[in-house]
Amino acid sequence: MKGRFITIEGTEGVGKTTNIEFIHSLLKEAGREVVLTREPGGTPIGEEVRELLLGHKHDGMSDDTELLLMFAARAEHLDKVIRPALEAGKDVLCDRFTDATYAYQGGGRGIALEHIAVLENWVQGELRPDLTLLLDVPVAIGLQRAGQRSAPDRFEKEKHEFFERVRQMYLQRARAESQRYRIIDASQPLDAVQAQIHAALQGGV
Ligand code: Z5A
Repeated sequence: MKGRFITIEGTEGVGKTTNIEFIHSLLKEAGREVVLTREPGGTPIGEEVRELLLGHKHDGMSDDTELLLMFAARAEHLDKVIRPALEAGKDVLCDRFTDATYAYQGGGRGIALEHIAVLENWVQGELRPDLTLLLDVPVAIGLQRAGQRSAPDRFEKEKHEFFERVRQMYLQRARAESQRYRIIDASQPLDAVQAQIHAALQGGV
């Protein structure tokens, strides 16, 4: 595969949406053809699964159902979007991927990490992101920022402690895989955050 697989991650309100277009434009300026996509979602089936996962129609969904729906959407996304783009030499810039599953379903919900690893190996084979930008802010700041938005989805209704476990799992994984991850201090003003992102991308994949 010739394209590069770049993912952006973080807890609630870290500024992924705010920064992803900036990253997209930096990659395009560098002459790359880029497919911008997201999880859960990115395909017609994936977007329907996203509605099941984020909406309130299925409040009380079991943790295992949630995990398996994440990977069902991911299997379709890999088959229809991610692998074809990478094989065509395009970069894929994805708003969340399997690190989010380790953080939210593993750290947040408490599902055994070995169970997630089984699904990761099955659905992805050897494919892993080449570069992951982890936008990190203390949970209280992220929740305060996110609180300025519209009605909370099924995840956004979780409590502070849930997001603290999510954040700690992200940081633990970032430290363990420092070659792939770049931790961005997203508590800083936007121009300082974007300067860090710029430097991380210039550091190469
Ligand atoms: N999920 C999962 O559980 N397992 C999985 O495997 C996957 C996902 C793939 C949907 O994700 C949910 O799916 C997610 C985890 C779960 N649930 N949660 N939480 P999503 O990515 O679509 O949704 P999100 O986490 O809510 O992210 P978002 O909508 O993209 O928001 P954001 O990136 O966190 O923040 P933002 O909208 O860009 O910024 C928030 C506010 O802060 C906004 O007013 C900005 O103007 C402001 N902002 C941004 N940057 C700054 C700085 N630097 N200073 C000051 N203010 C700022």
